Amino acid sequence: MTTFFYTAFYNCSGIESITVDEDNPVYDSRGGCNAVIETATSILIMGCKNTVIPDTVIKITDYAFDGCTGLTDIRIPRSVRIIDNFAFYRCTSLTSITVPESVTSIGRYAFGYDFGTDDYVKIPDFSIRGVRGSDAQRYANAAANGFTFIEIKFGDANLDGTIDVGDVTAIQRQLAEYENVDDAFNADVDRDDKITISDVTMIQRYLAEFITEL
Ligand SMILES: [Ca+2]
Ligand SMILES: [Ca+2]
Repeated sequence: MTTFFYTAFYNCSGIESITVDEDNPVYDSRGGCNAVIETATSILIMGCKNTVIPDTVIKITDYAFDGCTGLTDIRIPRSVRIIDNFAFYRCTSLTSITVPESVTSIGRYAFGYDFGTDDYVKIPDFSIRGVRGSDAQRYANAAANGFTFIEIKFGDANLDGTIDVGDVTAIQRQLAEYENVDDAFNADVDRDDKITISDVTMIQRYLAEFITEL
């Protein structure tokens, strides 16, 4: 099959898994990601509620997750630069999204919106986490009355707003398998998508003023 008739699945609310035939020359579902990816461009064109976005994807295209009402959580990897118009439109169970610093362009109604009686309506209490000054912050502020914007603070693993020895302890406790940190994104200080002793070391160096920012 050389053409993928994704219009047939325009509303993905009931889809739990997506597999593209290995012989398909145009699209793939690399690594069991449960999504359709255009192989040549690494653009994600269709996802479902069980999609794990591979860290090779550079763009999430228009309407890719439109109507995925079962989607409750999605991790945007740092390979992604563009989240296009309506990418996560009508994902009514998704109430927050963390936008990594790699994302420089977010399209219209890309996330946080449902369709009301005759217009787009915001999903209640939707919040966006992102870097200060990023397009994520612009997008949050551009919405009518704004979306709640939570600034990513690398090092603040326990989400108390400050970076101190409590965050070192929180990560050490996770490494010792006592309990997980409150915020894995903030805890990954060296941005390698893993929480390791290296993240602890960076916070300690910051607290000792060997480095000035995380
Ligand atoms: Ca903290
Ligand atoms: Ca790390």
